[in-house]
Amino acid sequence: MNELVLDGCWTLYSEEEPLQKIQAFLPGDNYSALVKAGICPNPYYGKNELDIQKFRYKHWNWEREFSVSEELLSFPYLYLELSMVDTFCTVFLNGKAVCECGNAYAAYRPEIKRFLHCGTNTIRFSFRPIDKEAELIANKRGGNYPHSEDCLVKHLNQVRKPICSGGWDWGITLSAYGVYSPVRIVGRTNTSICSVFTKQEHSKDFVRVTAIAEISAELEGTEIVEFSFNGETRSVSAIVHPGDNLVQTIFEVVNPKLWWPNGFGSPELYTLTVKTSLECTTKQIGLRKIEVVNEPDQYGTSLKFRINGIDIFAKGADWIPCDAMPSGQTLERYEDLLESARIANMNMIRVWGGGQYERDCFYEICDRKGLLVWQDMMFAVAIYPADDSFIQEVSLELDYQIRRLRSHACIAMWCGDNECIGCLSWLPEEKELRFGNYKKLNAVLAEKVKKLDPERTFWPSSPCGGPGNFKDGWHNDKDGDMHYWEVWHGGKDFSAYYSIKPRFCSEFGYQAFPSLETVSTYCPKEEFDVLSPVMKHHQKCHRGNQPILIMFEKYFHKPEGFQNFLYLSQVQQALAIKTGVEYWRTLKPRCMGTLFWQFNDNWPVASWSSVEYGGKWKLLQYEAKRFYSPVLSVMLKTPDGAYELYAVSDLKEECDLIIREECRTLSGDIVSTHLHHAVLSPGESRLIQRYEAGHFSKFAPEHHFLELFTEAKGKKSENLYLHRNSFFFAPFRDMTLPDAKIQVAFIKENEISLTTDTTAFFVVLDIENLPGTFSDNNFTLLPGEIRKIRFQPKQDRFSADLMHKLSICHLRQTYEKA
Ligand code: BMA
Repeated sequence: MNELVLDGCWTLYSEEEPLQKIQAFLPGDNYSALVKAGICPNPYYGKNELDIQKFRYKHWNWEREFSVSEELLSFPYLYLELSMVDTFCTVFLNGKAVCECGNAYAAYRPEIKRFLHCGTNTIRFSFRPIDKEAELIANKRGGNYPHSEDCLVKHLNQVRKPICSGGWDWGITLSAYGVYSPVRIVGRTNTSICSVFTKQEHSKDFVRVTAIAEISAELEGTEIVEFSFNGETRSVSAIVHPGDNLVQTIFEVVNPKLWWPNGFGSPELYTLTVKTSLECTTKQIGLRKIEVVNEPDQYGTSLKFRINGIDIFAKGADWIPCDAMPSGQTLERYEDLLESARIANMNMIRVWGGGQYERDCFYEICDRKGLLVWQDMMFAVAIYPADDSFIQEVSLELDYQIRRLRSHACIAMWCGDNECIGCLSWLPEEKELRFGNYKKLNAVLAEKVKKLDPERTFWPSSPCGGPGNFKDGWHNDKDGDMHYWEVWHGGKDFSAYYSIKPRFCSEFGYQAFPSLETVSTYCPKEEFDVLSPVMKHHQKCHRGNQPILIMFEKYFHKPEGFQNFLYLSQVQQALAIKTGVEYWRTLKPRCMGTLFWQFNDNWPVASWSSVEYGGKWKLLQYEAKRFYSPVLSVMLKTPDGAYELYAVSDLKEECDLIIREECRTLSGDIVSTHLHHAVLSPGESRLIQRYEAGHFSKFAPEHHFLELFTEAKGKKSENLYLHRNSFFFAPFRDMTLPDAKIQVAFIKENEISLTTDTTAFFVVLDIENLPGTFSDNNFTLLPGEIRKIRFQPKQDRFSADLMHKLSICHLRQTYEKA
């Protein structure tokens, strides 16, 4: 065996305190270990965040013994392979320093043979407190480099550690220490495979795949490299020189099974295996051509993703690290979250620049599920240095990260940062200088992509107009991508989403509270009040919980009781984002993507997320499944008071479309029905019907609504796509909603049916403490219909004896009877 993996039980201790030595696992972080040992309270509960900060200021040591065999020692070279080391630490082997780490995004690989002996050895990671290290570096550097005030660890932008670990406007301040990927000692004779990737040339029914292995060598020599792909095996005899060597061979794939994003076909993968005398590396390769189209047109400059020649409307959300305690970033969590994205019809996830380059399993899962990844580089909401020492660190990390990730079909493009262009205006008197520095660092990032991953586009920043355009694109709806925050941060009505026509909206969000089930994990019962200290503590946005409540007054009746507040906040959030996405989808092909802020949480908190910490879907995630469905119909009210019915298709094929538009009284009586027929071209958005202002005025707006039933049939595939939507003429606070009584019946395992005596709006099902997802939720239930709903539990089954745990809520139940 040429490998020794040091995962498992280590000893963790701090020098400053008479803390006992505790058992702690690696890969893992110190907080998770301290909680497990009962030394640190659960940081996510109550206001414990305040009490746990003391651990941040300490030195932490992870230590263990391990045994080295003669066999391992017989290798001429032994490397200690490290990545995700968080962050400043010295690694000791048998008491001797062998490696200095100081970049959580870089990999380290010291040669350590001379420090080891046969039998028992010791290894120790000695971490230094982050605040001090960041301060030392900042003092040495001098100058003023402000960062987001939400980050409470000063100067965190001057070091390479996830900036959100210092706190964010959705994030706990939890600056952990640890190593989050396997610690390995690897023996080599001469060479090692450091990365495997492909270049692809696509033509009709044919792909020429150049398989490339990057081999690093200590000495001059020859190495037989064996490539296997698509049923063929080739051996290449390569002469290697000290340093990195590229060894390659070409495979020709006739009638390739292409990789498609979710909703456009199956994400086919081919296995590529590369073997040397000592090693074997396997990659799953997706064959797809990806183009980022950023061209001037009649509206400005486009941003769209063209996959295998088809323009894809990007549908998705922004991703943050899935747990503030990195030990919680488990394979199961990634699988579960990304499956939630897939079933909600998403096809793109943006890895946001204030977190981390994600773990390998994240990209492997995205490859498998057909989720495109917009990959930010890790810079967010700050002015960053651009001096030699900083650029050296960044180069170190990108050399590693781009090599690690470039083989993945899912990665759609590299993006330089999140919102850093806008931050340049923080120091108006130094704007020139700052801008110069910005461009200098940005050019380094671009250069790295060009050198290491030339087939991919480098997008300078999110938002921006495109390569070479460094104007702040925050609210620019003409060029490239934009972030639109006028509704949440600006406090405008949801109709403000109609005031822009984005080319690609990569951030816009509205907050909601988590469900009672999740709130109960951090808030004691006596603080069940949205303005209680604990609930306020679990709200990190400087605007507090007020915007949620103020918006209630615009649209809804004031809810009664805590649980109804939580419920209504989620109804409201879903409505906000639905308003934006549905309108922007109708603007296709002018607009070609919406990624809402944000997909997930890294601890339980009131936030913009659609999936709660723990994986439970907020109502927004259910709404997303509908507003991102392949075929959508929507009624829009235009600023001149007219009504426009649109149908939008994301299908690759033509489809026959029927929309049944029913105008109903609130209690469900049909007062008019219209049938609309159309044949939609692939990917088309079409105005199906325009009704002039006044068309519906015979129906009093407070007493009526529209229900749209859409059925689309693929012309070739005969696939059937169903969609349902409700449209309201007046805000709910002006409507007299009927007091519906919903009946529920158990049909069979994991399936129930609902009926109602009169219309129920925003019907929400929940099963306490049984994780899983409903096939639909937050919907309009009409009298006379039998609505079948499936529940997919994550484990176990939902059987008749659990019916008592099922709760049903709808809008009319949330406020006082008149
Ligand atoms: C954005 C993001 C984050 C932030 C969010 C909500 O623009 O990039 O920095 O969490 O706004 O304020």
